[in-house]
Amino acid sequence: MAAKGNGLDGLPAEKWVELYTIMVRIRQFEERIMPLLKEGKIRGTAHPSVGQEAVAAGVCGVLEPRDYIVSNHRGHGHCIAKGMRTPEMMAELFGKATGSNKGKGGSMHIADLDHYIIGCTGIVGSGAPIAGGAALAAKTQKTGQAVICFFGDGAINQGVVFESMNMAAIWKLPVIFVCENNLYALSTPAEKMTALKKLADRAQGFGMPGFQVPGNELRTVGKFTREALERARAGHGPTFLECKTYRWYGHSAMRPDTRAYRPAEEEVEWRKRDPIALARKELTEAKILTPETVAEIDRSIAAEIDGAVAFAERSPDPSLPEIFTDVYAPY
Ligand SMILES: Cc1ncc(C[n+]2csc(CCOP(=O)(O)OP(=O)(O)O)c2C)c(N)n1
Ligand SMILES: [Mg+2]
Repeated sequence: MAAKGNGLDGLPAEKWVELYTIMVRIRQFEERIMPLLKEGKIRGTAHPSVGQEAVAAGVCGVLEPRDYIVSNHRGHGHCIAKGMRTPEMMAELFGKATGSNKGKGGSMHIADLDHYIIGCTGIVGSGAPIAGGAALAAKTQKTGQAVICFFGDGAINQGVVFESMNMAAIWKLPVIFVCENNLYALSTPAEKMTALKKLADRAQGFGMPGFQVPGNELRTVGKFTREALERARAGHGPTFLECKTYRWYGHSAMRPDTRAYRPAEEEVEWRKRDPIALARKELTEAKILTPETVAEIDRSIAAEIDGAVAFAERSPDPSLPEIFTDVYAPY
């Protein structure tokens, strides 16, 4: 789509249209999978990141294609923002042979090396050492790549995250630790698990810069990420970004209810800070988006997701002899 306007923050108008479109793609993908999970067409569970799209788009959207990401259980948005195609992702959630991981990863364990997505993992905090390892490889081989490590506020007190942050700091590894603080780890409020008011202050103890970022603001997330990338590529080591955000829905498809642990008023307040609406307003004011382009983006993404669901539905199940293929490392 042809973009208008002069751009913003040193990025061209086309780039902002791309980032906005990524957010819409994430929103529509996840809104579509919720009923499919309920109907049992997608089996197992999935963790929607609706409400958190500005973190995924703001971080991944300013990376080079060869930069790596490591994600967690709430990773659809990160994968979409890093460039994965929705049909293969949808087929993966359906457990089909055409899925990005041949149906064996499912929602929580998507990986796509073509897009430098080393993997999503369901074990809270376990992505941190993997990100550190990739960053060590990038530094040793002088490739210029950076690595993003996404995790939630629930991972912040995991020992393995501490160890990984420490090693990244002492070895000045090109990694950015992106903590999506959506205020809850399942039903546990972050403030009950960490005495620090700002999780970003944790970074100081490791000797790395840490910033609290308004995670629903696409432009601000992009700005902090670009600065962190500059430090990483210049050999100045890791950065910790605490992106304050909020998930709109329950923890997962299996745990949709939030009433027991989240006040309804809090949910209403955060919905007023919808990251897509915020970006739409700013980009419209900057004459980058118009009501027509916004409607066209909505329409084209809806058609794309329709196509993704149809692709997943008509795809074959994996064949039985394939059951152990790609599951274990070669022995
Ligand atoms: C090591 C470990 N402990 C517990 C769990 C169960 N569990 C899955 S997600 C989750 C909450 C994670 O919260 P957070 O890191 O804040 O991410 P969010 O779900 O909010 O995106 C928990 C406790 C797990 N998967 N791994
Ligand atoms: Mg959380």
